[in-house]
Amino acid sequence: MFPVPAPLGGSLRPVARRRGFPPCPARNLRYPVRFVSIAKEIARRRTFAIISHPDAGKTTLTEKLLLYGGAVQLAGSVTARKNQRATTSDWMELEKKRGISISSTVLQFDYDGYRINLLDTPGHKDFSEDTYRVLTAVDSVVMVIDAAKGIEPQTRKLFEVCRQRGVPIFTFMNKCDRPMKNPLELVDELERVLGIGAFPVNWPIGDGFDFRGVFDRQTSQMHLFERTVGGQFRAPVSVGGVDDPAVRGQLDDTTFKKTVEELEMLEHAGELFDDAAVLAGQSTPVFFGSASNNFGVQLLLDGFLRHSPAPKPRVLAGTQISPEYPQFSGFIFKIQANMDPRHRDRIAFIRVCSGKFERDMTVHHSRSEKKVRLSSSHKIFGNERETLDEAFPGDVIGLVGHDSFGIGDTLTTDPAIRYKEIPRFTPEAFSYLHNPNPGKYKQFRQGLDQLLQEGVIQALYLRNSSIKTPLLAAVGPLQFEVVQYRLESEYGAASRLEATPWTVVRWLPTDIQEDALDGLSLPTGARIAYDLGKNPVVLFQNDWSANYFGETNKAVPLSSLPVQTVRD
Ligand SMILES: Nc1nc2c(ncn2[C@@H]2O[C@H](COP(=O)(O)OP(=O)(O)OP(=O)(O)O)[C@@H](O)[C@H]2O)c(=O)[nH]1
Ligand SMILES: [Mg+2]
Repeated sequence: MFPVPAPLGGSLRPVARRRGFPPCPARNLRYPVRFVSIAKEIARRRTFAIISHPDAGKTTLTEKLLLYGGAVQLAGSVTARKNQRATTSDWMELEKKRGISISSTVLQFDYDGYRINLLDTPGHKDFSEDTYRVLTAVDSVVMVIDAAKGIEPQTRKLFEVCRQRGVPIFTFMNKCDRPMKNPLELVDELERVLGIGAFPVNWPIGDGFDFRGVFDRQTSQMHLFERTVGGQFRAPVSVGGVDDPAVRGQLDDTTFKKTVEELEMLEHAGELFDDAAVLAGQSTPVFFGSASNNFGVQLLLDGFLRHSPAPKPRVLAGTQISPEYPQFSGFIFKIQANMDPRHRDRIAFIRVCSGKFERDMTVHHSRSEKKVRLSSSHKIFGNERETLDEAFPGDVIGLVGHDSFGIGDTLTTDPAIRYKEIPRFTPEAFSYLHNPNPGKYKQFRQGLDQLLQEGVIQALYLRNSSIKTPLLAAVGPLQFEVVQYRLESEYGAASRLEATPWTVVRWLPTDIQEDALDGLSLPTGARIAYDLGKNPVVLFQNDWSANYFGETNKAVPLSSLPVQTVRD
């Protein structure tokens, strides 16, 4: 906990370099030499995701964190004109075209002694499977809120997942350069709607066109920013206390008075920053700013790094696997093919959970129960990659050249470890996917198999059916569009969708026998099918039909959540 210090006053001084937060904790550790390296490496890891409802500014903020973290020289802009550089994070063709994030992006970089693994996630609910998988791989999140809109539905859902997992949450109130809700109301909304304590670390000075900067409550300093063209460069900033005449001179009376009044109200509330509550996910530090204008980004980055957790132990069937455990272990949470047109291959993204990863090491692969040698390991930065020789807990690394790897697999030097982190979703949209060019069957099939392995979409196979057309099952219809687009652009295979009558899928008991399936009485229009793990499911036209089945087949309980087994 730290109290808010009294205003410092003093003269206006331009900030040439970052203000002095304490050095990365890794530098201060005292351990016997052999242990130092791994403990030190773990302590300096920060692995986090940026989450929110669509369009709140996650990708824009990601770009600005890269700019302020020194990882890029020039920030791209999602709304960039054609002659400007595109974003590092939204690198996929379709993302650039649509201006939305479709797939999560991994960005690893070093800053101020920290090794940062940042994951930008897509906000659209149709891609939430990807976002939820990312949440299993991170130690904390930055939740971005559009300050004009407050808490939106998808943010709320993602927040709930973080809360269930006990993930610490940092909040960035973005777009303060537009007319925004009253900041006190925004903070109150966090407490009222999400039920989480909120501690404003800084406070907006003005809003909309008059948004001038933020007041840092920890140092009692005003940070007044200037806008730069397109927000490509760091925003020049001047810093001074509330009483500093030079700062005062830059603000009109109304803005100044309003800010001082609001700050007084906050002080009266008397809350202190509580690190333990933040780490327990019970309180969120709140930062205000504007990602597109670079206002408040440096304060967020430094404040986040200072208070966010290093990798923690993972709990596995009641046992804790601590990051310091000497055996290497990690799990695959994402697979992506064709990231770089020069290397038409697939990357499996693994989150290291314990021990040290070394290139060329031999590990146990949980799915195949075989030993595999990991010779092609990479550090990932958007769609760029670089060979990597070693990695530590917290790191996300890319492994190339292992077709047998699937999402959820554990890789470890201790075969007793088997992570079960990856959630599966229940599809709600179903469509046939036709191949209109018989001559391109090979490309169509290869592309589809690849995308299924990536988990871009799910597939079902109808029972007793002579139709060989794949039946796709999606959490949301935008996933169909992504499949079609990627089949065409990455595999040169056109495709055509055909609607189906089903909207509901339910899983049958995994131990049900084939002849028992013949004996089931199905409502009109319902069909039995198998998922990719060969588990039987029933497709229904609507909820009413699914409920009717439940009443007429009481001995056959249905599950609305996908079963995780793979049948022979
Ligand atoms: N005015 C204003 N616009 C912003 C700010 N930050 C982002 N934007 C704009 O908001 C829009 C959405 O930004 P993105 O960064 O793509 O949002 P996102 O959250 O990544 O969106 P998805 O990944 O598709 O969910 C873009 O047009 C940005 O330029 C800001 O601080 N102020
Ligand atoms: Mg985005």
